[in-house]
Amino acid sequence: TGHKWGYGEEDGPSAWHKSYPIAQGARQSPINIVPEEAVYDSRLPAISLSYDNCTSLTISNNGHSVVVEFEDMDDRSVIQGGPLEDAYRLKQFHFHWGGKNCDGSEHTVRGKTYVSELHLVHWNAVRYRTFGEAAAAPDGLAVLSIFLEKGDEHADLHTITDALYMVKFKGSIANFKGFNPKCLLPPSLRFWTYPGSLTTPPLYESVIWIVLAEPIRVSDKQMGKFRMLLFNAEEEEQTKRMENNFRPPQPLKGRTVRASFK
Ligand code: SG7
Ligand code: ZN
Repeated sequence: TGHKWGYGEEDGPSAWHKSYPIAQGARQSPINIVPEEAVYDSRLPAISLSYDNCTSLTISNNGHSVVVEFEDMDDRSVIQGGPLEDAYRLKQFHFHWGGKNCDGSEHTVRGKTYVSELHLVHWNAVRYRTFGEAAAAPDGLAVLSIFLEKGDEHADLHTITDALYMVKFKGSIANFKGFNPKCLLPPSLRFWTYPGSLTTPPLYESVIWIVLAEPIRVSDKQMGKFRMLLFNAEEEEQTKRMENNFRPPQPLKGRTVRASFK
């Protein structure tokens, strides 16, 4: 169903259940992570990222976020280990963020929000034939989530922020070759993991979430560049700044959050 949804008063997260009843399902994302309630699992392997040969293709504005897409015809860039039974291929990454001096992350930690959250979306090409098929399967996707906190300028984020002017409007797309998201990882890959969903419609309950505990730091000025993007297309007369494109935490409903660390 191509029903219109967004982050506004009328079409925002609290209205999504009307067109997408799974919004009130048993394994929705994001969640508030309470570290004291997470269960340390000594048998969880470390996360392993093989991004050396990854090939970025494009950067685009889908009207909800800014997305960098990768070539995913083979296993050239995969995440494995942690809670994952198979290797999952990198498909795309995108960000969620707030307004000026506002919260922007989707997951929260003990109620604390971050200024932004980066999602690296991977799919299970061992069990499923296409990304679309995987996106609707209970173990189809693995999203690696990285918090962005306010601090000094991030030395590598400028490659992305410098490209944003090309994708100001919804529906715009530009070449974005040779970008390796390895440069956006924090030093430690300690993580929490739990079974959840896409955080946007269609809200499929298909995501194994891997949320890194250590944030990366970005400056106010860098976050400001994301807020120059627009939710609207060029031909629309109403200009709507792209900001606050995050869903708030959803009920845990008895799920266990596991931690890779004590
Ligand atoms: C963003 O979040 C986009 C979507 C993504 C959605 O709006 O990046 O991706 C595209 C290509 O439109 O949807 C299926 C999918 O990846 C939800 O992703 S998320 O759960 O990681 N936030
Ligand atoms: Zn996301």
